Amino acid sequence: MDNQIILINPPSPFLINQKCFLPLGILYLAAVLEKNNIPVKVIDLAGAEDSLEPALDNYPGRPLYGITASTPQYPYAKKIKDIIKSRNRDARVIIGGSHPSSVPKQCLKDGFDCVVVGEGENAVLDIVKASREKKELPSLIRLPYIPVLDSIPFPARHLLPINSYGYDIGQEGRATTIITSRGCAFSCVFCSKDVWQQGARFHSVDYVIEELRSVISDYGIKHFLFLDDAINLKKERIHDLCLKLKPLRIKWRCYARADFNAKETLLAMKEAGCVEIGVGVESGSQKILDTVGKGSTVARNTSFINECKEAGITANAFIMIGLPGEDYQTVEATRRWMEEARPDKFGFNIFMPYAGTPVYNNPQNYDLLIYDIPQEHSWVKGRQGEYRCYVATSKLSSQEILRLFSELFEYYSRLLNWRPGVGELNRLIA
Ligand code: B12
Ligand code: SF4
Repeated sequence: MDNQIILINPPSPFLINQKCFLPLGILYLAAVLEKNNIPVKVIDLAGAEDSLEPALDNYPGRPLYGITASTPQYPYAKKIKDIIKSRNRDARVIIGGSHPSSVPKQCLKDGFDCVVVGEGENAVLDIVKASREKKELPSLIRLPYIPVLDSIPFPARHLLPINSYGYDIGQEGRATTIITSRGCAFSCVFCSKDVWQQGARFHSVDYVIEELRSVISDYGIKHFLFLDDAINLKKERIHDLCLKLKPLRIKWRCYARADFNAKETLLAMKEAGCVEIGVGVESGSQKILDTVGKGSTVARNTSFINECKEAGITANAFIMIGLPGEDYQTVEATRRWMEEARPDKFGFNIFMPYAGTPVYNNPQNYDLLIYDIPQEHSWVKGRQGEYRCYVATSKLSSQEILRLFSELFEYYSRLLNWRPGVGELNRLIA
């Protein structure tokens, strides 16, 4: 039977490796469609930026297409939509994901037939049903959030060749991704929250264990990246999860908040197979942490790194230069923090504001100037040497931010004796 709908992940040429992770968002949509006996095909166009036309050759003439897009993927999403429409004027092209959720009206202006804001599972079902009944599609859909996350089936991983994806978490064998919650209870002013809004919803621990078991038994994969914004938001839950993870004997990496139930939890995580934690340190300056609403302290960030070391978990500190209010003193504070705390790894980037965030909407309230950002360059972490800066503060021009970034990047690399993109080039880095 023809596929009723084709779901597409556009290329991300700015990433060092485009095929690290399965596009979980559209795989959740596919799972819900399959559960409702609706035929669906998923295409991942990772790496196909120079061959979009031929890449789409195999799939002509479907009535419905759904494209997902983050901001830097959006220019490719538009090109894909144009190709589809040039081949079949009657095809309907829907767009969802982080970028359309922030700027839905712009997507409609750009010629998409329907924009889904926020959670997509119920929306895509409604859209397919409307299309089958030959009803006009609404141009914008924003449905209430699904109250019980466990009612959603596991992502339809079988629709993509999972073995051609992979991420190295420093253990033998590839890792794949899983997400156990949606959203975050905090409100950092640079964080894009238009998909999940404020607050977090959680899968039950039993659901998570069941999903992990199914991935282990279907694909033999035993390494995972938990993609939750912060895995440790609820103390009881993370401890319960760790207890139930132990018998699975998996290795995993995750993101966590530094200011939550640290030491005891870190030890439990280590015992449950956690090898690395990515933590949003952001800056070594308390003034900056307060300005961006991080809700944490520099001292707490330092303790967290130390506690990770004690627990034997690699700490990967994410830091940005060019945040609102940045000046020479705050950059120096970050440099000193790095010297003192010495996390095992770092993700060091220039701040990139995204549409829909408080700082993007009102930069003047935050001592920030934002220049025109070409969408294809709107990434924060990509290929080394290609970084650009599109912000300035009252004390630092964008050129100066770029210069300080490069200087600090070199400094960190020497300090930690680790060069992202060189020593780790053969690893798969997002
Ligand atoms: C894991 C992750 C990554 C991973 C993996 C991405 C992947 N392919 O899975 C890596 C490290 C590669 C990554 C890279 C980047 N990321 Co990222 N990432 C995330 C994170 C933490 C989770 C993504 C996820 O799996 N979510 C779970 C799924 C279920 O949600 P979802 O994809 O949004 O899909 C749901 C809805 O959006 C909707 N939907 C999505 N697509 C569609 C399509 C249709 C047709 C419909 C109807 C509905 C629909 O339905 C889905 C199910 O409900 C999110 C934050 C978050 N919590 O979501 C940030 C996030 C998506 N990333 C962000 C950014 C900025 C980036 C980068 C630009 C960073 C960089 N390197 O410069 C790149 C862009 C990469 C890319 N290809 O788009 C921003 C996006 C902001 C924006 N305006 O686009 C986010 C929102 C973080 C934030 N809060 O600021 N990222
Ligand atoms: S803690 Fe992380 S996910 Fe939560 S609001 Fe801040 S940046 Fe976003």
